[in-house]
Amino acid sequence: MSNLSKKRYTITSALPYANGPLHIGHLAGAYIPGDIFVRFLRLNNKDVVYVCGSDEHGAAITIKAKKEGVTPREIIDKYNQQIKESFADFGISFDIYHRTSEPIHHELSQEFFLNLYEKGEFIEKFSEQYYDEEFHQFLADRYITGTCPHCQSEGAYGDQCEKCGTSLSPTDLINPKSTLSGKTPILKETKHWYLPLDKYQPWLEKWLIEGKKDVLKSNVFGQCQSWLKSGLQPRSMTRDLDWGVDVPLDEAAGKKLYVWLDAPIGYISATKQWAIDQGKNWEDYWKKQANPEDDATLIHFIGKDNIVFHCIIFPAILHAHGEYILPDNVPANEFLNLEGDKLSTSRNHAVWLHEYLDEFPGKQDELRYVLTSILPETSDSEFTWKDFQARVNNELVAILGNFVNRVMVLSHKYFEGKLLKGTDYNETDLAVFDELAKYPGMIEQSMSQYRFREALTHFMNAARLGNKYLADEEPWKVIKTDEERVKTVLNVATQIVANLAILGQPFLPKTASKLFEMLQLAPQKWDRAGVSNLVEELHQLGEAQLLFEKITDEQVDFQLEKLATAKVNNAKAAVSVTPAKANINFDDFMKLDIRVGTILEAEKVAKTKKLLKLKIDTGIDQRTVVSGIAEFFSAEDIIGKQVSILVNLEPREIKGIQSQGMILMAEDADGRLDFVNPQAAITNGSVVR
Ligand code: B3M
Ligand code: ZN
Repeated sequence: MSNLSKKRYTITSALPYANGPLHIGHLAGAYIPGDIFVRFLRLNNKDVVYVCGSDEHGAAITIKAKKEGVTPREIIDKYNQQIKESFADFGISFDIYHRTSEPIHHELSQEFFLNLYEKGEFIEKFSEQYYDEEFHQFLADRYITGTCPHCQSEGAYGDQCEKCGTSLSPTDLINPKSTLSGKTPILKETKHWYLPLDKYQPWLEKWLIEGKKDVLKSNVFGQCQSWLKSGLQPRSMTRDLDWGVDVPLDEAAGKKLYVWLDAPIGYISATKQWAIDQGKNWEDYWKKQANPEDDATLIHFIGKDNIVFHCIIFPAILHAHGEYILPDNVPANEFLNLEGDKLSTSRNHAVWLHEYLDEFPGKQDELRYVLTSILPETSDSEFTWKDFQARVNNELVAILGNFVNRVMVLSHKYFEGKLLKGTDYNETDLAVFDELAKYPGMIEQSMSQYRFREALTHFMNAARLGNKYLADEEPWKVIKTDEERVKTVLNVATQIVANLAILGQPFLPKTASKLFEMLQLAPQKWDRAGVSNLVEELHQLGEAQLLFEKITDEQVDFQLEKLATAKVNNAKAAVSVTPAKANINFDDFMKLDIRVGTILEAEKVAKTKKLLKLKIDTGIDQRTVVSGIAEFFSAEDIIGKQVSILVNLEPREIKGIQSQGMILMAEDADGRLDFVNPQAAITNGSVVR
């Protein structure tokens, strides 16, 4: 098995952005496949490090912070904690879950940058970049959206179109808009350091296209080929942002490293931290060794939207550095859909891992099983709750659970849980053992090609073999006539259970440990699988434990209801924006005389709930205005505040008070009010238009 013949492995799963919780799409993309593979390697006594951690830089974080009105630090601390806990509870077996905000990571990223800088690898370029005048910020990556020049879909980002996966530069976008102000940005000059990907193109073609044609999965290879075909462009490795790793150059004060430069280096810094903690040498897992035979095998598990970064940009960086190994493979998965629709964080159309773990306590393996059965390995696939229920009930419960339970219960009922030999194995028994012996090899073959769905099918077929054997042999009938034969049948069946315990470890780790416990056996490594005497004569079995329970219709309905509610809430949010009014001409608009004024005095209007009587300095005069804002603002809090006031509105009498004008207020769908006022003090009487 070519890729399983090495002895040392460095395995990574994509570093999730610490800007939101995990959902089943993440699990199916990068984490379940990575975890299955790693568990398999460990069972085969490989020297493995499995690293992951939070990606805590980039616009993904700062945009979320802005949205929630908190600092980026608060965002990463909150979501790093949540993500880390969900992974641990779910049982993804990382050796370390690190963070890119750690100093060790900043240092290593800067070292990488300087290494390339000192070798003269970067092109330094002044260029015109999009700039949001209102927010005084350059607009890179996710700060800018527009129409994709390749597939014409709307909402492509400045670094990538998520529809067609193409990697983009902001200036490629058609009709670009700032995600901060929503406005069309201007172009402004700035200096950046570019990685000349075009220069590495010939090398990439050799290494990737020639060298990995038969290694990469076809969905991955196809994407790489099409990027190289359209010709690589230099890509800026620095950004004008205020959150991230500082560019370690004096002349770049205030600039940060591009998040896609630092994030993959996060795999290395995580390994470094793990090595420090464990007393290992991190270089064994990342650097080229004196004898290339000793190089670690590097494998990145990711989702398809990250292919370009792991197959082209990061390898180019590692290559330019020179001391590092390159990925052997990048078995990226396609996307998982949910109930006929794309998973969406913003629309809350998702199954959130932390919610699943709350709502289905102890049922980690059920979700692992179903997601593994439907992994989007070669094309997008779909999760539905009905299918989840069917797979758990008809496969886990009815086949695996049922078989194991019968073996345990009958062994205890007839022989007090003792394994007895009985008569010699007959032809049927030997045929079953022959068949069983084939599964470890078949599973290994599938694993070596990253076909985890297929590997799981083999495993379940081994359980089916056991189930069928028991159904055919009918020990519950034979017991009446031939107790010796029943001893043999239960012996064979128990050997199958023990094999399932070994074979199940990569896929269903909780279940496998339960099986070992029931069998009263220590967990066994992979080389023991396929053997027909795992459990010895006279061995005492433990108690039967419940492996799986049926998923009820109520549970399914509850989940479907939850998704439907999210949909309704979304629709509501969408319609609650008041429709636009008919156009007016400019002259009509110019008739409005809106000024900035300052609130001098404020008092509640007696016997009303909503009204405040305000005295306002409009710059033109001081006047009285009655305003319906008392539910949201108390009189003493708003004295001294600047507001926008429509001064040429016909005076009106409200509760016996002459109101001379109207304060401009913003009102949201829930009727919440806020002032429309200048950001910084401005002279009273200034015109608003
Ligand atoms: N955080 C993107 C993502 O979550 C990014 C992966 C980094 S892997 C080095 O899709
Ligand atoms: Zn596109």
